[in-house]
Amino acid sequence: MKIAIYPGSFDPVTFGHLDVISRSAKMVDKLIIGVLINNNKTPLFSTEDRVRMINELISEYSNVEVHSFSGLTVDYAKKVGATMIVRGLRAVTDFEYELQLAQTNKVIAQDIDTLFLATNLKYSYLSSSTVKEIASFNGDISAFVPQSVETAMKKKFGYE
Ligand code: COD
Repeated sequence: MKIAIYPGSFDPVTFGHLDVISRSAKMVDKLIIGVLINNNKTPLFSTEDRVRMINELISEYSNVEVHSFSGLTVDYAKKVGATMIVRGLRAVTDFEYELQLAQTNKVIAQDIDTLFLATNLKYSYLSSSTVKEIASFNGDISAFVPQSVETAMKKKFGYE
């Protein structure tokens, strides 16, 4: 059984992430989305909220699950029996960071590979940080995130 994890912050999940989920889910038997519990960062949404928001958006996929994790991504991958880490690549700016991450992970866990998916052109400019900035000024984010996420962001920033 081919199991992959798609780890990230997902603060919040965007159409860019969802595109990577839908494409990679077709390549494996099981895809586990791993929401990092990062104690060093202060996310906009709690880990529980991020997991719940993603969970509501993946019901159409029978082979996709979402969970939170802490610690090293490769340790989480081993724990769930995954041999692949899925990551998305947008621009050259992603490449340097992603390559370093993938190579470091390969050194510490030789049996786990990273699979890069080039971003869908439609979402190549899209990032969670940009969406947060626009939402903080009550800008229109409907082209970037699903309705449920948009509503949660409006509430978070006190616009609803
Ligand atoms: N189109 C395509 N892909 C996209 C888009 C888009 N529009 N937006 C985001 N993505 C991709 C990103 O490139 C990334 O691959 C993935 O989606 C998740 O993105 P984020 O921003 O939600 O998550 P990150 O990049 O903050 O996640 C970082 C990790 C949590 C994976 C990393 O910090 C990690 O592994 N931490 C655990 C500790 C560890 O193991 N460190 C590594 C050893 S040094």
